[in-house]
Amino acid sequence: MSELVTRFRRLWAELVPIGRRKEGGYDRFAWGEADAELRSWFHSEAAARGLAFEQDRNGNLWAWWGHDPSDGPPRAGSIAAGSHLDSVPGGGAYDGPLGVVSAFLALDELRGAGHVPQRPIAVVAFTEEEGARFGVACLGSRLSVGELDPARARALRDASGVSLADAMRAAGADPAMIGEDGVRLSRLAAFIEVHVEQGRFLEAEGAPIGVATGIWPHGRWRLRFGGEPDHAGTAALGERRDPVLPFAETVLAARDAAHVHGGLATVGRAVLHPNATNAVAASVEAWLDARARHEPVLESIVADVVARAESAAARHGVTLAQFEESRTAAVAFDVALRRRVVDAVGVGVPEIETGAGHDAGVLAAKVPTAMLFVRNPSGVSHSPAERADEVDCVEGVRALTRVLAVLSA
Ligand code: HGY
Ligand code: MN
Ligand code: MN
Repeated sequence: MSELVTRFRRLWAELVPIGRRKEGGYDRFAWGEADAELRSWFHSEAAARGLAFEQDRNGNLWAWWGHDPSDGPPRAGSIAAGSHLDSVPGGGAYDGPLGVVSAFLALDELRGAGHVPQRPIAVVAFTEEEGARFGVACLGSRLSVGELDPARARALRDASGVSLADAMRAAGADPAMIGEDGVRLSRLAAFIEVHVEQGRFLEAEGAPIGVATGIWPHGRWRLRFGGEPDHAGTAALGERRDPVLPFAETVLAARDAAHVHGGLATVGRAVLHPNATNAVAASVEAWLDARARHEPVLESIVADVVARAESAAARHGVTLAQFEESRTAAVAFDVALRRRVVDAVGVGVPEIETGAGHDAGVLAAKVPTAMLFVRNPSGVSHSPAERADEVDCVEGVRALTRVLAVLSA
């Protein structure tokens, strides 16, 4: 068995138990318990390779080859490769961690081949990419590019009311520091993210690796339906102000709007208050995730859903408040970098778009970025069933190695 496969298996085996539910699936949320284990895993992998470890102002992790963070920011022309380590609730093992493991192993491959990089290279893990705890996707990279107001970020609260600021403090990080990291990003010539494909295009193509062309515009909106709590056994139907009814209509409206306009819309998360079997609910908080290849289609989907929600709420005497939690404009990855990546990976490699958001998409606002997708046989993601074959994961490492060799020459 190749040395690379052995190393892949070791790193993977170390990650498998961290944040894993006994029935399978992962709960790895920013600044929580599993996150602390993941941070120390990252730190020890960096130390084992003699890479200089750094946790930046936003909690993103960096492991540098050829740069000492105690000297200040990296020099211009530095390269970074990585992804994220957090998951959606009950998420899969590959979404995120595959990109971080691949980056560590690509550096091993470069060193093993005697490569001497002419510019610093870093392995990076961005924090809270899924937004599963604090609600904003790509929190770490959005803060670094300056897209998210630090004060708003500090005040974000998780389901139990813990603020990002308090969660960071409890984990030994200083929330006062969060914010734009312009100098660091200005020194990056490229960021490359390896990621399990979240779809079946590569499976259909019979290809182990793909290169990303772009990311669909997408966003997430919070809808709050406010009604009147009452007794399920005595409140007359005609006198109820039941927030669950317009909520239910809105869920179906999302599916209709996506179908009619040709995009995607999902309501996969809702919280009923007080969530009691024998009470008419007081309120419902629900989250809409909408995505479409083109901005106007996304706008139409969201507008339709909100209009249906508002009319349903009015019909039921229920209030509706809506809030855009995060929004990502269409991303077209840097064309020149994509060309270099395709040449390094191997001409003929499939080039594919995606509806999934990524840190590489957020960073693209400030840094040339590119993504390599690794085949996912079922295409399923954000699920315990998410997987990639080891042989394809290793192919992803080899492809990343070739890309980093070219970029750091
Ligand atoms: O939601 C997404 O597209 C990504 O997995 N954060
Ligand atoms: Mn994800
Ligand atoms: Mn991801």
